[in-house]
Amino acid sequence: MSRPSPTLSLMIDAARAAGRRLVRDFGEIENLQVSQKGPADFASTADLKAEEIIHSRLSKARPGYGFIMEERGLVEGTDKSHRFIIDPLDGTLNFLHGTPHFAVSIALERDGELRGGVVFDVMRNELFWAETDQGAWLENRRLRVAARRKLEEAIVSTGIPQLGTPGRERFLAELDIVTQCVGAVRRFGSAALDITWVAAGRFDCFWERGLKVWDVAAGLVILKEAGGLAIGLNKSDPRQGDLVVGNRSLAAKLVERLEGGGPPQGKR
Ligand code: 2AM
Ligand code: CA
Repeated sequence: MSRPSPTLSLMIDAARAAGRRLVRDFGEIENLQVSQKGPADFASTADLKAEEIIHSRLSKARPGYGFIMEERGLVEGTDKSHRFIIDPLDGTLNFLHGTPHFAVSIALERDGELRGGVVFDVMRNELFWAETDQGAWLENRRLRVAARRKLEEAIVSTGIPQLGTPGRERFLAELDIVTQCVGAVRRFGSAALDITWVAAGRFDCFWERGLKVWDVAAGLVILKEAGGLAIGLNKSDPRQGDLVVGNRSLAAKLVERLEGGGPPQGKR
């Protein structure tokens, strides 16, 4: 079994600390659902609190490192080569509605390369982590992407643009393509967990557009170390947020379908 490096151990501890706070706050959500004010403000406070816990731990232990955070944005460090990329609560809408499917996501970038990732599924208490060349792990179990090679047997996860965000028509066109060639489609609401679950072999592929670097960074390290592949759509960098992930064979096939506009002639 591989052991996390000192920096990765710090990231794991920070994710667990933020998770403890989120569990407490999640317990309050049900009461808030019926209150006048509603849970929206509460969720954004929970989000900010969790981010503060992570930022304060990591900046104390690694002074000088830079940060990109969902809530607070970019914090430049004096150390220009290291940067943490943080989403304190991925799956905010689930959290807000009392659905126990959300995660803390923390990645480490060195000289522009993603080197470490922690995704903590708070309510299932599943901690996924990976470091470059050290493999991907769920606690102490090694992760491996699924070996399936046929799109028609694949379970493919995705994200649907929310009301008020662009991309609905394109999403529907892509869903039309995908539902003609894969076994089944899922939509669970946390991109960080979607990517991590591909790494764990629970989903065969995932595709989504319009994500941000903090949604995907940690998951991408875990995916890569589990033998998976992330491909940016239209030749983009997958960190930019329009991406397909899967095992090497399925990711490439799905990109081909999405970019080629549909199944080949004569096939369903
Ligand atoms: P969040 O929960 O941190 O907001 C759901 O499809 C995924 O998309 C979640 O990971 C969610 O992250 C993210 N998401 C929701 N709204 C988004 C937006 N406007 N831009 C980018 N990502 C978004
Ligand atoms: Ca997010």
